[in-house]
Amino acid sequence: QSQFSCDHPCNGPEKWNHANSNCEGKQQSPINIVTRKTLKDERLTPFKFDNYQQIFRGTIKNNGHSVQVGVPHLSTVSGGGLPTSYKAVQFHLHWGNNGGPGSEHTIDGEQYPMELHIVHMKHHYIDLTTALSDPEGVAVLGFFYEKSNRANRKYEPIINALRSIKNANGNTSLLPVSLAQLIPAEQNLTSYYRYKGSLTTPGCTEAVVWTLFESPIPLSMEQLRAFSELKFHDGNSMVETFRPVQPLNGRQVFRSGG
Ligand code: SG7
Ligand code: ZN
Repeated sequence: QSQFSCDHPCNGPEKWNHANSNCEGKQQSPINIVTRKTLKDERLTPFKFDNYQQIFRGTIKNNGHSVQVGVPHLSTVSGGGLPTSYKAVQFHLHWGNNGGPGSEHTIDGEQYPMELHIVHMKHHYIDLTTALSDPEGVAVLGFFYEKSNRANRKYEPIINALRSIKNANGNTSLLPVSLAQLIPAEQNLTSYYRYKGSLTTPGCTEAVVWTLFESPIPLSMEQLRAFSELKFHDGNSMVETFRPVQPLNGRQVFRSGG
C-alpha cells in the first residue's frame, strides 16, 4: 500500500482518492461524532493498560507530514471491548495552525486544537503491514487536547525536542518518557467512543478499531504553538495536519457504558 507520496497541502486529502482507491472506501476516518446518535454499549468496559508506565528513551522524528515517536512493543492495551490485546507501536499527533483547530475527529462539530494517536497492533503480529491485512488488526487510541493556562510539565520532553527536528527527516532522542505520562490518569479514561474506521492517511486502510477518549489533555497555548514551528518536506510550515471528517455511511458509533 502506498504511503504518503507528498505533503499537505501539495498532495492533500482532496487528492488522496486518486492516489489510493482505499481512500474512497465506505468506512473512512476521521469522523464527526454526534453524541446524541451514539449507542451506549455495556461491553465497552474500562481498558487494561499494561506497561504504560514503562519509561523509554524514544526517538522523535519529523517524517515530513507529522511528528512520530516509535515505542518499544512492550506497552499493551486490552479490555475496553477490544477483541484481544494490542501492543503499542508508535504515537504521532495532528494539529492546527498556531493552536487553532487541529484535531482529526470532531465531537458534535467541535474541533480540538490537537489529537494524539497511539497506534497499536494485535499482539501476535510482527509489523503494521501484516496487521493492516486484518480488518481489526490495528487499534488507535485517540486523545484530544485542550488549551490550558498552565504549561503541562509532562510534555516537556516532547515540546523541547521539537526545536531539534524542525526540518523534514530530522530526528533526535527524547528524554525518558512513558506513555502513561502523556495521557490522562487511568481513572479518567472510562468515557470513550468506539467505531470501525481507517488510517487517516494513504493507504487509508480500513483495518482500525478507533477509540476516542472524552477526557482531554491540557497544554498551554505556547506548547501547542511549538508544533507549528515544524516544516513539511517542501519547507512550508507544518500546520493543519488533519484529514477532514469523512462520511459515516451508516456506521454506528458506540459509547462506553461498562
Ligand atoms: C502518519 O499517520 C504516520 C503513519 C500512520 C499514519 O502518517 O504516523 O505511521 C507510519 C508508520 O507510517 O500510519 C500505519 C500508520 O500508523 C496513519 O495513522 S492514523 O490513522 O493513526 N492517523
Ligand atoms: Zn493519526
